[in-house]
Amino acid sequence: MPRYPSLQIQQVLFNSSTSRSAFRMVGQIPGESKDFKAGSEMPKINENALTVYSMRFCPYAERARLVLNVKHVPYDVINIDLKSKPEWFLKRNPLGKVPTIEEPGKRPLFESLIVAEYLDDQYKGDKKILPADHHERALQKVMIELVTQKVNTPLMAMVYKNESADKLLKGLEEVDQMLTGDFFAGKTMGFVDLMVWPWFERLESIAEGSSEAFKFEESRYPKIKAWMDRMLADPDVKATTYSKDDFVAFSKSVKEGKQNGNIGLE
Ligand SMILES: N[C@@H](CCC(=O)N[C@@H](CS)C(=O)NCC(=O)O)C(=O)O
Repeated sequence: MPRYPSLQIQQVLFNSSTSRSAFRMVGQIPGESKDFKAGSEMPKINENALTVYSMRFCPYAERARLVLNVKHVPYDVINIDLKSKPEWFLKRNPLGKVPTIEEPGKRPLFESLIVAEYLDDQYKGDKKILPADHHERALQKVMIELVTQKVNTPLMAMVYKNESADKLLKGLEEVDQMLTGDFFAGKTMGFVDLMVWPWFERLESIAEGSSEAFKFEESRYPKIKAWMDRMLADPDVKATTYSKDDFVAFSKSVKEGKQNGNIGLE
């Protein structure tokens, strides 16, 4: 009989009227439970809820959690040890990556952008994240690709290929110019903002200890700085973030080949 490890799986109950106060009462980040490893028993999943397979520090999984949080859609989180993946997780996603989502009676879905778009289309929630207009939708996806290539790609090259910070610094300047309004695609927070936010949130902590010292000089990127402040002022966005110390400790664990998704929980 599958056991229900109530401390390992956490249902995050949101609804339009109580979400923020409920969140504050609990005082926890959704998904704050330890990773499941290979050989573990599959937790009994809630037959009536959406389940997100995640890893606390994964920027891609954060995209799915951000969409659900800002829409105030209830979901459960099962965190996965990505260095020792449970067999039952690999059955759901043969690529073995998070985010993977599962709804009662439906085949699991994965790949963060596909998942984020699906969640917005499928769950009405409190807000619509993507525009209805086809061209505007496509344009927003183009913007995500641009920001990813300008910021995430050089950042990863610094960390894993010992490249200098030059491309990242130039990329950040270009992205600063892209920000012509309060948010990437208008006056309110939307798809582009949520999909690229995880990179900016981790910018300094990921770069720490990389080939070249990197400091996010706020005066050099005034629009990005103002946008980041706006993002963090949103309680649903803030709910998915961690302290710089936790991000740094996680990055360090990855670089040392001992990736630890349980930092702060042990
Ligand atoms: N393209 C994927 C990337 C997801 C991804 O790489 N997630 C990482 C964790 S941050 C992962 O699951 N890694 C496990 C693996 O690659 O084996 C997406 O957008 O969802």
